[in-house]
Amino acid sequence: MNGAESLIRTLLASGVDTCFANPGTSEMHFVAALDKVEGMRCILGMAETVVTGCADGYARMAGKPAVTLMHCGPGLGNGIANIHNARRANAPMVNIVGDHATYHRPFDAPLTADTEGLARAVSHWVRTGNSSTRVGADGAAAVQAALTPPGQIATLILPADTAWNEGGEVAAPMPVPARPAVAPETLSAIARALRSGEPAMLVLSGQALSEAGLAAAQRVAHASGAKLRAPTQIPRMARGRGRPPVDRIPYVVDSALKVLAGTRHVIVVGAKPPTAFFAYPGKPSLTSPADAVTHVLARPEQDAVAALEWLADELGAPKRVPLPDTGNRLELVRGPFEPEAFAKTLAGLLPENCIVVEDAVTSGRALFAPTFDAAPHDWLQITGGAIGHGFPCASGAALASPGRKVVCLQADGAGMYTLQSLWTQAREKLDVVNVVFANRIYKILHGELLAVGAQPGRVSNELFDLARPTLDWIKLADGMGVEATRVETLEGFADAFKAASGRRGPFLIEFRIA
Ligand SMILES: Cc1ncc(C[n+]2csc(CCOP(=O)(O)OP(=O)(O)O)c2C)c(N)n1
Ligand SMILES: [Mg+2]
Repeated sequence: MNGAESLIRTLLASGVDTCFANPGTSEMHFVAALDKVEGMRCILGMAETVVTGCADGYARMAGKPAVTLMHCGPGLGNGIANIHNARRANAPMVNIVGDHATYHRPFDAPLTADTEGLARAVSHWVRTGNSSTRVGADGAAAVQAALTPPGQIATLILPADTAWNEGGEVAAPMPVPARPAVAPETLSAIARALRSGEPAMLVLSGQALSEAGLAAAQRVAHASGAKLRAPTQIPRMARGRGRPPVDRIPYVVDSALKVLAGTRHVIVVGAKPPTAFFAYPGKPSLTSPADAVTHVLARPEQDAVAALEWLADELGAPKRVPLPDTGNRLELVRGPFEPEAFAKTLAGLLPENCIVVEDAVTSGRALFAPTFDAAPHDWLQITGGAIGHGFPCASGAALASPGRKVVCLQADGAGMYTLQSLWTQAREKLDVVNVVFANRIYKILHGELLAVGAQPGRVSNELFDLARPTLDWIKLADGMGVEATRVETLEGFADAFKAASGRRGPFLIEFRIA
């Protein structure tokens, strides 16, 4: 058995059975071995950032890593933006990056690059294989690293000769460490802070946004009066009817400051202390009040659900508590696109148990509160600010979740980074309704220009404008085998969305925004 075959057999033995790939010459033996070994589902992405975005969406839904296959330093480099998003989501990922044979490297052939350097920039774990007899063991260690809580990026660089040489040995799966428990002293100190009656807010992310985590957090809120919030970017959250209506901390700094104003105890649970997305002249970086105390109930790798449940019991909360009334009424709104009106319309349309993937930038700002009472669903979001995440993340989520409808909410400028994902959706017949917010502009950047204190001018207008020429999303989708339609009103959207939800396979709705 050669090294490549031993690596694939090892990955399968460790539970990794899905491979998102964009291969080249140095991966040919890996590809040939994929033909020989049964059981690995292989999906082609026509750009590495599609490959890595798919792997992110897959991991967030499957709770286990996919393996990516990329070509040398430049291929990995292309994939980095969405590895970055996955890293910020604590999504487990195993990257295999093929590279020059060990003995070929000194000759500095054209694709020679600092592959390890690129990998280190975005990975928690990096190893370069050096022998076909060891790559099986390297693969098992990579899966172990990826699955180590809260989920990590593991990159194994595979020189071509370690793949093609004989002597490969299949390695057994390696044990995965459990989530460490939160120390009792931490729990008691936070219980004391919550009992003080001073204004408190729990900021929830990671495991705390699961159904069990949210239910326990709601009990804590019920017993203590603490408020609940999610960070501005969430990796995955259980939402909809019957789940606690927890809103995000807003993106705009002044709005975030208002939400946190008056809070005395900020208690982070699997989350980071609330931080502005960017620095703006004269505005703070941290958005909690200067005199607030920040408590860490659980770090991302710790068992946040157990910690919240302990806290709820300690505070004497009943096992089941009523959910606050959101005041929402499900209503179909008519007229042109407007973020809140769109959200109200979407709330009544989301299919039961669907997965929403959001990279909607300015069109997505108001989506959360109006959709609290939608049918139960999971919501995944771009976590690292590297736009172009929606289409591929939705594709990977669909692959991981057969039988569940995926709704991809995608801003147009961001969508252009990874529109090749539509081709993968068509080829794999993925059940995704893609909604593109076609405002034909980098709208957010107009606001950011003013927010940093700069003035708009001819060049900024030119650089933020996408209307010359106008992107035709129907043709773009059609060219990649995905049916599409265009709508210009909320009622038109509702009709198109209902029709798209009632069929299977990928579909795209271009929402032309005036
Ligand atoms: C990888 C990456 N490149 C560039 C940016 C900078 N950037 C942030 S938002 C944005 C434009 C977003 O425009 P669009 O997706 O159309 O959303 P809209 O603002 O119109 O809602 C750009 C270029 C980024 N965040 N990430
Ligand atoms: Mg736009």
